[in-house]
Amino acid sequence: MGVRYIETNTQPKHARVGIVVSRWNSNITDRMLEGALKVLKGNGVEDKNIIVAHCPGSFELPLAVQFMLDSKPLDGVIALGVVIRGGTPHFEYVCEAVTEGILNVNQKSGKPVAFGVLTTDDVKQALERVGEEGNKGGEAALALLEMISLKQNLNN
Ligand code: DLZ
Repeated sequence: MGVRYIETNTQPKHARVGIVVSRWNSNITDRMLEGALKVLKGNGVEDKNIIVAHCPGSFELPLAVQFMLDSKPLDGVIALGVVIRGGTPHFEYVCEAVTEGILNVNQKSGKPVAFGVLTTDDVKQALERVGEEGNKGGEAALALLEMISLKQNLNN
């Protein structure tokens, strides 16, 4: 028997997706949300299968994602936040907490949680990553869709 390759794509069937958006730097996270929604809809995810909620800051993202997974039947969640070095003396702590926290939710839940958290030196760097092209919210959405597809196809 030959090697069996599992195909993946960014258009999983009937995907149910949650998005949690941090309110800190909301002028930037709002654009990431727009980018994520555009990619989800462009890849066939129906409005009725998308749920969006906000949380106070990036530090809260992991628990907010866990709340969402515990309360709604979702295939995965996109976590969106922006931590700016100039904006916090706790930059490293917040970055480390959210990175490890999201990783833990991935592993504990067995559901994909896409890491759409920008960690930049300043607002300019963050704004450069949330335009029409190369929108990091959209990229996180693509990663999530591919992970949902991988799980679906492994089960087939
Ligand atoms: C407190 C804080 C600071 C100073 N900076 C940021 C930031 O740049 N990005 C962000 O998402 N959140 C920041 N926060 C808020 C923390 O994430 C958290 O909401 C608070 O410490 C309350 O737990």
